[in-house]
Amino acid sequence: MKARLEELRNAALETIAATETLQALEEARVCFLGRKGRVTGILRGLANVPPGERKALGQAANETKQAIAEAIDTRKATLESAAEERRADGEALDLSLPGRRPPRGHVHPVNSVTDELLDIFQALGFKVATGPDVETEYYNFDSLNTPKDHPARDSHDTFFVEPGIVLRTQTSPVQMRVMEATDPPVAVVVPGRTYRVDNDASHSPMFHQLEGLLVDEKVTFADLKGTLMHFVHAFFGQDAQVRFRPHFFPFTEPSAEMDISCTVCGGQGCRVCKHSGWLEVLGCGMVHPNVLAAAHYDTEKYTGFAFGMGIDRLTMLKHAIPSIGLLFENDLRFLEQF
Ligand code: 2U9
Repeated sequence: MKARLEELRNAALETIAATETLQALEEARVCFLGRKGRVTGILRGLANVPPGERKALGQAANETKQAIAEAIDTRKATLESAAEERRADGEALDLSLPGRRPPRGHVHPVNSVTDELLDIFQALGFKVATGPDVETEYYNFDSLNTPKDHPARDSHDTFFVEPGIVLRTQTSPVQMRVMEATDPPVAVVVPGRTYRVDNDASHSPMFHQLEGLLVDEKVTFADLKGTLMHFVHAFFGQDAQVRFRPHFFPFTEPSAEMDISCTVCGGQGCRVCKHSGWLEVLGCGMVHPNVLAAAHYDTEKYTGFAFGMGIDRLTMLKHAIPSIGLLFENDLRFLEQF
């Protein structure tokens, strides 16, 4: 019996030392010390041992059990600390690894062109003003000398929110609000979203405009021309040629459209300028006296000029973008190029 105990102890210690996982160790524990385990079996068998030998054998069996239990505890601590070390190794920070760059955003081309335009006019002393996209018909049309029966007021051209309330079709209502709130002189540029019922390769129902307004004593069409020619040379380069064509707007009189020599062919004629050599870039004119009067400005004392341009169109010209839709689809493959 003693020899069996010795053999069992050696077998157990060897098995325990060979375990590589906590699970294998638990299996070894069950095998030797579990309810149906081998040591337990021997302890149970003590009942059949003659009483004279029972005490000594019982003591030896308990010692064996104790030794095996201690070996299990020791091995458990070893395996646990090895597992902890492996986990810590996995988490270790390798300072020699190159960092992961966070993806960088891009300034939308419409926003970078807007910034460029604002810089040019701010350098001339114009202030920047903004206002609401949802406007009253009064500010969007009436105050701007647009007759009640003007086609632009039609629901085929203008988005009506409710009777009397529209999505602004131009940023001009902002200049109107600025004039109401400020005595002349005023010089403002107004960037912003505008809305018209229109949708094709060169028109989007939401688009961006930059408008300008300058009112003071003795402002003439020459001031308008000088300002706009400075703008064209700053934005398109010194070589750009400029021409003005007479036009009509309800809010300016006289009015004109301004063309520049084609930025693609330099005026030779190409597909972009439809073989005319010229590109239309903006509309402008002297502020109509009725508009100044609507802001309670003294029309005998003050005159002013105004202009308006489509920022999306300028962006398309600058970057040779073929369709306005590309500006608003938010396709990252397109936007990441800027
Ligand atoms: C006030 C008085 C006058 C703003 C003006 C234009 C000419 C013009 C268009 C260009 C292309 C709009 O984006 S577009 O379709 N704009 O041609 N805008 S004069 O005149 C004003 C504005 C406010 C108080």
